[in-house]
Amino acid sequence: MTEFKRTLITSALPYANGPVHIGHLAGVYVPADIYARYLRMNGEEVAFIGGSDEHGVPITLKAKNEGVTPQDIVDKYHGMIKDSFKRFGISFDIYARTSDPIHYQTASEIFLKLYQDGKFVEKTSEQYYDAENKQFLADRYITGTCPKCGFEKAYGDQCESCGSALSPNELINPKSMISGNVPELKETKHWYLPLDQYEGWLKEWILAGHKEWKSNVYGQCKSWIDGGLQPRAVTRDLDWGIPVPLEGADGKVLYVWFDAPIGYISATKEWTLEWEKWWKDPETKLVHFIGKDNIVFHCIIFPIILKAEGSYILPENVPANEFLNLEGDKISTSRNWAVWLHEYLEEFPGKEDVLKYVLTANAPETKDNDFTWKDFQARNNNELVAVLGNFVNRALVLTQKYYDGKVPAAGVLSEADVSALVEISLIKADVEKSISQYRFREALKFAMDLARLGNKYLADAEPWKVVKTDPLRVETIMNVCLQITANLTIILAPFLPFSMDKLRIFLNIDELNWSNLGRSDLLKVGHQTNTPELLFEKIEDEVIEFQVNKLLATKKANEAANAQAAPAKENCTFDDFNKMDIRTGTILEAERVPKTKKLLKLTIDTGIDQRTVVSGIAEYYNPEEIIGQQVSILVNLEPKELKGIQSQGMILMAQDADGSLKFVTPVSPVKNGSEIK
Ligand code: B3M
Ligand code: ZN
Repeated sequence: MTEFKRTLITSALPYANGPVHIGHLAGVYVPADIYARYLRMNGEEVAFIGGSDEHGVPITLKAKNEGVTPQDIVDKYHGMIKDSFKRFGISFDIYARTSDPIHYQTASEIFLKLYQDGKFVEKTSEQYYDAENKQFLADRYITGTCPKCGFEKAYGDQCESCGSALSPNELINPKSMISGNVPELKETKHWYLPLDQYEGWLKEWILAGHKEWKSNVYGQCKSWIDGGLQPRAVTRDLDWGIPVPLEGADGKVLYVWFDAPIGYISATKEWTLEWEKWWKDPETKLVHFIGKDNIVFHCIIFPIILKAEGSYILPENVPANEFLNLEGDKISTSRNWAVWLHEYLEEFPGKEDVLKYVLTANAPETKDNDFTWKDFQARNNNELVAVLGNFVNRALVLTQKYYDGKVPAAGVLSEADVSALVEISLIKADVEKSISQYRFREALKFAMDLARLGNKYLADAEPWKVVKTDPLRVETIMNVCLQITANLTIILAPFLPFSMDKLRIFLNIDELNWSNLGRSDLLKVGHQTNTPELLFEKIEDEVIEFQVNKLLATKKANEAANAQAAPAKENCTFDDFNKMDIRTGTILEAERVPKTKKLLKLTIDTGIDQRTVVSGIAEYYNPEEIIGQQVSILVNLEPKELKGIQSQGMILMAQDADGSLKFVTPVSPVKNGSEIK
């Protein structure tokens, strides 16, 4: 095993085509941040790299949809994403962007080096072309019917209905999304990375050499490699991206997945002149934090690029996570099914650690997991408030009460005292082991065990009772509680950095290195502590209901947007239609029909007469708000008795996709009794 001198941590570069959500945080940035903070507390040399991925078709598509330039899109979202990460305390050493000049230069240089060393294969092939707009069409710019399931709006790379991976020439009735025309096939030249030539090497390096990788990561790599690898184009016909730095390659750019991982290198260059020690010294341990959809790019394609270049180190580990779902459904930016970080920050100010805690405690490390607001509330109230917050608060408040905040001396230790203190070192070893194996969820559970231990120790020791009989004993108990509290500021700092900063202020101590963990003399006798505030607060049901309702509203809106209009009814004759006498009228009076939920009793001026109509609109309109409302009314409908009221006619209503009813009214007032024909 190599002994490493330093650790280079990269976290996937999110596409700057939308804000970031809890899935991003849970899958990549929270675990990467815990890891970085932990290593720094251990005094290790760490670089933690992040940045925005500003190229690729998703960004050009978003720009097209919004009628702005791709540059507008990336400027907006890069700013937003960077700000969200900062406010959540993700401790990047640099958060860069792939539009930085240094990145253009770095990516171009690496491409050229591979080109000059003959590492690419040049190939001409036929690809779809939009003749009207004179451009080749990226896979995402072509839609058509899915050959597998018949869905009519499948994309050239994927059918979102059945999930099949597709290639554009499999689509039935392909159409350009830019012009709507049928695209033609046209020859174009591209540069390919012959992944197949590296199969033998990948088998050695990953399948034999990295059996310790997480099983989801190793398994995906194995199935790719065993399935046989194909050459992959590293250039595209597109007008957004890094131009291919070769003569005669006009209109071609580097494929986004060629340039994006190189973004880690350029960001490091931007951060330090000593970037080469981070990327070229075998004593650097490179770890990529990513989500599972990026495994092939980080474990196979990028390593092949680095290997082909020849002077770079390779990742030592790629602890990819599975996906986080939200209330049982896949998180989706386009369906607005997400908890957006910028919204959370506004709605839960000061509760950044709470979300990070919940996302770690429920991290999708080995399988997809579900985020629910109920679980969020329960973990906050039952764990952060009831265990951690409760313990440290009692320790600090009792110290204020008994000793004016000064740390009392420990006398002779009882068995319970000794075993509590011994337990701390055991917990330390557990946490270290879990973190070194990228099991952050388990690590957090162990770390919280220390708070549980403190809580139990205090409850068992009952200083508030003992104080009456044995005040000396209470000094020892409180000393032990305070030492445990000081240890908590170390063990929980990687997970709850803001809260542990606060707790250190209450304790009046500086940041402590990880190596101090387990000591029972972190606080000297007589040390002055401060009056504490609550570390965490209970989250009430209303707050959770508000969030759940927000999601319900999204769900309704999506359903309405997807709802198909009812098919047309059978034809009727003009005479059939003419039989109906529809007029304009005005509502003069309105009241609820007692003991019904849906019915209103209306008095209508129809221009012909004043009459009573019973209408099933009470769920959508309050009686008082519709007085004076002009409506359309079928006046020659046979009268009918409803709930003992004679109803003479019917008010016409339009039924929206969500089932709600709206009046059908002339766009400007007309005389009552006007015929509608
Ligand atoms: N932007 C895909 C994603 O956001 C891509 C990651 C790049 S990492 C170099 O999931
Ligand atoms: Zn399909």
